[in-house]
Amino acid sequence: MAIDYSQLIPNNVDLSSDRRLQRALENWQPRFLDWWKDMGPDGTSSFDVYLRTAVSTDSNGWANFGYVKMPEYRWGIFLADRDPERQIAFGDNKGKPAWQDVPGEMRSTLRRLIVTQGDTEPASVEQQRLLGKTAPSLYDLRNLFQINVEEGRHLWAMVYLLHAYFGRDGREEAEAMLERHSGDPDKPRILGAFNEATPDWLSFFMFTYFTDRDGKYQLASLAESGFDPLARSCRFMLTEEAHHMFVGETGVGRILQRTCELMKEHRTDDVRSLGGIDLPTIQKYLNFHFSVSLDLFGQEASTNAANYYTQGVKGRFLETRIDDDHLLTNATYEIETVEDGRIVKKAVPALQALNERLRQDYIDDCAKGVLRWNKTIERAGINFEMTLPHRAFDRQIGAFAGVRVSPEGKVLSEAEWNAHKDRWLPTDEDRAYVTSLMGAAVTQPGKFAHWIAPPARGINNQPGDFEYVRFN
Ligand code: BYC
Repeated sequence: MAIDYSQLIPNNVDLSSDRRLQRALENWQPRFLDWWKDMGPDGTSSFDVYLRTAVSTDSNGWANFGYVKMPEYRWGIFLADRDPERQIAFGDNKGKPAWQDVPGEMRSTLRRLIVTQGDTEPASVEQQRLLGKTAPSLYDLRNLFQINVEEGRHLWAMVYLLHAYFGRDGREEAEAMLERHSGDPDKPRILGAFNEATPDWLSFFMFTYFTDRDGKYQLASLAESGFDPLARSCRFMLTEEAHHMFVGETGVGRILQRTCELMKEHRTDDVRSLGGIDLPTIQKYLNFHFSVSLDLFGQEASTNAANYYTQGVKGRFLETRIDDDHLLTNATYEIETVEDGRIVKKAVPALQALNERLRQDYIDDCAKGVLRWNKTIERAGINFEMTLPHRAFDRQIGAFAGVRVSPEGKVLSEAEWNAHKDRWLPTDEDRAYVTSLMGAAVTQPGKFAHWIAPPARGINNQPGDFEYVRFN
């Protein structure tokens, strides 16, 4: 279905046929815009940004490029097309028609999942609020803004569901979405990673590589939901998510490339003296962002996850492509946990292990980008390998919370941990160094900060010196 742009709120859900809902969302819209002004990218409202806007949800329509002032971006409500034959693919309700409305007994579970998902979207915009001031190029600045407006749209997607299907509770949750703020000691965002600061561009690229990838896996699981409007919302959100992870992967890759160039050119490991980011520091940032993102998958053994699945509200990654009974009542799954100071494998009912299974899918996916980063280092002839730390390393949620584990997966005493942790995680000094590289934004078309290589190609095939952002 084409998107109706003539409406105040662009949408492909025939919003104008439901006046009450339309009015409620039109009431929320100015509050969203106020939030964007106060908490979104700082001081950018007059910039013309070369952005991609969705004009339809099919494969041709969602990538239309043009200059837009961000407060005028057409945030709207876009769901993937409905399949009238769609059936629930898993759990106790397997084989029944997908729900077009919220079944009473699943109301609170669904609301909670939608609120948790929705909360992450504005959180990330808040975390990235000041990054534009230190952008390493116009190309990167534009990518940051593209991600920001799309996270704003993902918030709209969840707010639409809350307003359309959850009555007064839903409207209150939509308000609360703009009242919690990343890192706010009184009203923090719901999930840990979304209260961490994103103070520099190395953190930003790691965040978009690792934390946005959690988004991919969570959205894919929710795209299997028996609640069809949620499934269709998440399907469309996933098309946008791919760009965010691309920004992360290529961003880290370009920093590595530049670091290797400096090392080769000057025949030294001391890249800091040359104004680059040394490989061990990049590895430490990787360790931090990977472990904080692993926490986002929740407990290894979770009755919540089992209930979501049994009820049919949240599936597995690519559920319909998995060859099993899609009930999992008799299946087991091996998870890792700590017993007597050692990490051991333990079989648990597969239904309880769904968070861990999704985490494993995620880890496998993360590893692919690391291989590509290592190719960059190898091509430069440098003997260094980036690695993902062990899943138990520096965890705050689940079986490994409070246990000290090395990146190789060895359980450590507190003293051993303290003796080594500065080699594994960014120290204040590392962070201060990376921050010190973040000078004033590089605003000359085609120019890049010293510590990062240019991208292989431009957005939408634009030339290297394209003016992605016009400052007015
Ligand atoms: N921080 O049984 P458990 C994205 C809580 S990212 C704080 O394991 P469950 C994006 C948990 O809430 C994708 N608390 O829980 C990326 C529960 O609390 P209560 C976001 C945590 O429900 C970048 C308790 O611990 N989407 O889109 O199985 C930029 C017990 O845990 C954390 C979703 O997350 C944590 N890390 O699993 C922009 C999808 N982890 O109720 C956007 C929706 C757990 O006992 N959410 N807890 O007080 C879910 O599916 C689930 O809520 C979770 C947790 C997978 C997050």
